[in-house]
Amino acid sequence: MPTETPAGETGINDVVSIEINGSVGLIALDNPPVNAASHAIRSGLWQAVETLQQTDGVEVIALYAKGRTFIAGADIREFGKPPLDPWLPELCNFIESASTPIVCVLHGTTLGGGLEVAMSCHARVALTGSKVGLPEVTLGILPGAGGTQRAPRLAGIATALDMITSGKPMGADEALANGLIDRIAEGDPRDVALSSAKDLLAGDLPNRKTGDLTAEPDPAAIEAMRTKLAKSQPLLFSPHKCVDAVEACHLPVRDGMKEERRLYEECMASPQRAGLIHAFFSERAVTKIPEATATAREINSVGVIGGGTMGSGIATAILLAGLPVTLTERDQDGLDRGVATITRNLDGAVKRGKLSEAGRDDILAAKLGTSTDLGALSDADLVIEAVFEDMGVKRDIFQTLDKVCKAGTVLASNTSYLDINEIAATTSRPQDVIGLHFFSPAHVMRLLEVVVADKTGADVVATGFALARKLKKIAVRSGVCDGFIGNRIMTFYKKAADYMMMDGASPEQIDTAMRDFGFAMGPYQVADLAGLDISWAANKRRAATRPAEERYIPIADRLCENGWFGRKTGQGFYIYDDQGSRPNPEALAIIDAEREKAGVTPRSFTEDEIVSRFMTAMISEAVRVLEEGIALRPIDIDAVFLNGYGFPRFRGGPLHTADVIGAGELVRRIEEYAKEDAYYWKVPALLRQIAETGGTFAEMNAKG
Ligand code: T1G
Repeated sequence: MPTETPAGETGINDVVSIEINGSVGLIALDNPPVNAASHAIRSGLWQAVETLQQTDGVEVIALYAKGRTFIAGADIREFGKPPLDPWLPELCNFIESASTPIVCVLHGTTLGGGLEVAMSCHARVALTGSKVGLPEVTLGILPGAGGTQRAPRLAGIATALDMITSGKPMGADEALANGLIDRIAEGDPRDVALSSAKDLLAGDLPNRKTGDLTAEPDPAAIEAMRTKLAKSQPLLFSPHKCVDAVEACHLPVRDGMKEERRLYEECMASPQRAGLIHAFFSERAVTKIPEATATAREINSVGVIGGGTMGSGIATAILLAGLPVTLTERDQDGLDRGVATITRNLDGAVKRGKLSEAGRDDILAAKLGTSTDLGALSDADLVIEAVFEDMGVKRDIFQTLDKVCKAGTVLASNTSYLDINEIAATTSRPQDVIGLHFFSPAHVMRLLEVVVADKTGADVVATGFALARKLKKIAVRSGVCDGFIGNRIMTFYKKAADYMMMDGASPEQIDTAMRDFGFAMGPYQVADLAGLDISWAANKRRAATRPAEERYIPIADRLCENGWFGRKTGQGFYIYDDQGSRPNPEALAIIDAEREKAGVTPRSFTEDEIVSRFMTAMISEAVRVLEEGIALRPIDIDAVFLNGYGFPRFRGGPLHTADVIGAGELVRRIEEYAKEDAYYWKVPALLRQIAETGGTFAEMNAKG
C-alpha cells in the first residue's frame, strides 16, 4: 500500500510517488542519478498508473521525473540478471492501454527505455534544451520496449532507422519537427506536467495511442540503411537487427512487438552486448581511484611548454575546454609553428561543428598567449611540459619551473615513457609533479593516462582527473614504468607481430587479420602512421640494455636507415601516394633479406594463428602490468585500449577478451609458444593463478 510522504505526495515506493491535483493525477519518479528504469521504477510506475486510473475524479495523468533527467534508460546494472516483472515492454503496453490518458514530461536526456515509456504515453512534452534518443545499439542491443515499433509510427521509418542504428540523441526541436514529441515547454517538470495535463483535457494536446498509428511503408529507406550498414558496420551484430526490427513495423503492432522481442533476445545473447556494456562501465569505473576523495586544485590557467604536435594538440584541447593557455617555445619560430598548428586544429573543430568561427576567433584573440620565457608561466595553475623525449632537457625545464612557478602550481609532464619519479626529484616539490600522458592527436583522442609518481600528492592526482573531465577525456590512473600502461603493453605485443613477420607472415597479412578482428588499423599501418622513426629512436635507446636472450627484429630499422618513416615520408611498410596505400615491395625485399640473413625459412600463418599470438601477447603483458600494480584493475587496462589504441569496442578490451578466451586456454597457448622462445613467452603468475582457481578478470573488477 502507498506510504505517506510530505507535500501531498503519496509514496508508491522509494522511487515513485503520486499526487492528486484536482482532476490531474501526477506521477513523480525519483531514482537518482539518472532515473534508470530499475525494477522499483517499473513496478512503482505500474502501480501508480493502476491506482490513479481507479481514483475517482482523476481524468488525466501526468508523468514526470525529479532530478537531472527523465528516465535515461533501462537499468543497465540489471542486465545479465534474471529479469523481474514487470518487464519494460509490458509496462509500456500497459501505459498505452491505460483507460486514463497520460501525458509525459521529458527533461535532461530521455534515452532508451525512457523514451520508450514516453512514446507509450498519449502525449509528450519536452523541456527546452532536453534531448531524446535510442542509444541501445551502442550497448550491442536494440530498443526492446516497443521503441522499434512506436518510433516509426510517430516519426516515420527513415527517422526511426537513423536514430536507432546510430544511437545518437537529438534535441527537442528536432524531435518536435519529426513528431516524436508534441510540444516544447519551459519551466519546472512538475509545473509543466500540471499545465500539460490540463491542455490535454482541453484538447490542446493530442490524445492518441501510438500503437494505433501506422507507419508509412518506406522500403527504399530500409534498403538504403542495409546497404549503408553492410559497408560501415560489417562486424557489428545489433545494427543489422535494428533494421530487421524496424522493418517489422508494417505488421500489426502486437506482431511487431513479438518480432522486436525475438530480435532483442538475439542481441542480448550476443558476446558483443557483453563487450559493449563492459566498455560503457569501464569509462565510469576508472574514475573510482584511491585519491577520489581528495580535493582537486583549481585550474583557471594553463601553461604548455612545447609547440610541437603534442604541445599544440594539448593546448588545443585545453582551449576548446574554455581555459586560457600560455604556450611557450625556445624561440619565435617555434611559437609561430605552434600557433599555426593550434589554428589549424581549431579550424578543424569549426569544420566538425564543434566550435563556432566566433569561438575560434575569441580563443586566438583572448585565450591563447605565447612566450619564449618560462617566467611567463609563473602564475599558471597547471603547467604541462611537452618537449621532446630527452630526460636532460626535461630535468632543466622542471628545475626552472620549480623556481619560477607560484606555490601550488601542478607541474606535469606529457612524456610517454620517461620516469616521472626522476623528473619529480629535480624539483623541491615532488608532491606537485605528475604525468599527464595525452594521445595524439591530443585534441581528439579521449584517453589520458594520469601517471602517479611515488610522491605525487593525492590532490594533484584528483586534479589530473578533474582536468580530464573538463576536457571530456577518459582518465586512467597509471603507475610509473617504461611506457606506463598502453605503450608498455603495445611495445610487447608489437614484438609478437614482428616475430610473425620474420617467420613468414607479411605486414599486410598481419594487418588484415587484426582489422578482421575489429581493430581500425593493423600494427604496421599504425607504425607507419605514428612514424617508424619514433620506435627507431626508442629501439636505439633500449639497445644498450636489451637482454641478449631477447630475439630482436631489425626490419623496421632497415626501413628507417633508408629514410622510410611511414606516411610522413610516403613510404614505410606501405607506399602512400595519390593512388592510396599499398604494400611496399622494397620493404618486402628487406624482409626476405633479413630472413635469409637470420637463416629463417618462412612458413605460412593462418589468420586465426595471427590473432591468437597477437592477442595472447597483449593479454600476457597486460596481466603483468596488473600484477605489478601499474594499473589498478583489469577494467582500467581495457579502458586504455578502448580509448587510446583502437581496440574494437564490441570486444570490451584486452582483459575482457581474456575472460572470453579463458585463462586456462591462454596459459596453454603461452606454454606452446614458449617452446619456440621461452624468453619472450612467459606465463604471468597471476594468469596461472586465475587459471588454476577458475577465476576471471571480471571478478577482480567486481572486487575493485
Ligand atoms: N543504468 C544504470 N546506471 C546508469 C545508466 C543506466 N542506464 N546510465 C547511467 N548510469 C549511471 C552511471 O553508471 C553513473 O554511475 C551515473 O549513472 C552517472 O552517469 C529496454 C534495454 C544518461 C547521458 O544507454 O548515456 O534502455 O558511476 O557518469 O556523463 O530499450 O549516463 O556514478 O555510479 O554517464 O551525465 C539505454 C546510458 C539503456 C544511457 C548521463 N540508455 N547512460 O551522462 O553521467 S538500454 C543508455 C548515459 C535500454 C531498452 C533498453 C549517460 C547519461 P556512477 P554518467 P553523465
